[in-house]
Amino acid sequence: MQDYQREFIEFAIEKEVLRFGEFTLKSGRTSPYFFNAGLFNTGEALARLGKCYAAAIQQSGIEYDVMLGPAYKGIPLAAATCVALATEFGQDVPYVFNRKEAKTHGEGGNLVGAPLAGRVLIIDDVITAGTAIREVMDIIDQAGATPAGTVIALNRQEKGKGELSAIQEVERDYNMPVASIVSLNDLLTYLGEKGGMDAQIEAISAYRAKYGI
Ligand code: OMP
Repeated sequence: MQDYQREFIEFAIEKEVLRFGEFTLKSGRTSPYFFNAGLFNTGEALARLGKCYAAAIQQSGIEYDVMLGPAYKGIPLAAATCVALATEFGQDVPYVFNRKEAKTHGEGGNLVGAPLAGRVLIIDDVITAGTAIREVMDIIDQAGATPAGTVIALNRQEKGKGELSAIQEVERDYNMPVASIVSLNDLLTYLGEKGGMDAQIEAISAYRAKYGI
């Protein structure tokens, strides 16, 4: 694990973005942990988060022309990450986001920001079963652009529809890599190193035996 990954997990726990307990997921699965990216809700938190996404993108080596932050949660993520790419890595990356409802006046349409064209890097929070990310692919398809890759904060390493992980299915179906700041493996390594987290590790391991890959 790299320093930025360890710091990211520490920071997520400190901000209660990452919590342990019992949570019902979008997929209907009952999970012993939940990652709520919406709780990175201050300027400093967003700045740190943007730097972690920027580091993960650098690390992934994905080549792209524009970043897409899908509404709603992806919008601040794309903005914060583009700022970090500019300030930390000297890269001036264009970004675009969608509206959930098309605007009929003014500039109209349902895309805001740079043109959605060429190779698109999607930025999102979490992939569990892969439902949310598939909806985003339609936006890219309708614009006539091509998916270049996706970067998320946490890869929960769970099953998709079949025996592959949800992320492997997305990678296969859309022919693009999915990178993450951290994965469940990283989280378990961190909890093991930290100590005193045996109950959480046990609950996550049991969940993994059922839904993990
Ligand atoms: P899938 O559509 O099943 O891949 O679930 C991904 C979505 O679930 C994310 O975009 C989140 O809205 C939400 N989610 C989290 O935010 N954090 C989690 O730890 C788990 C989920 C989830 O419901 O699976």
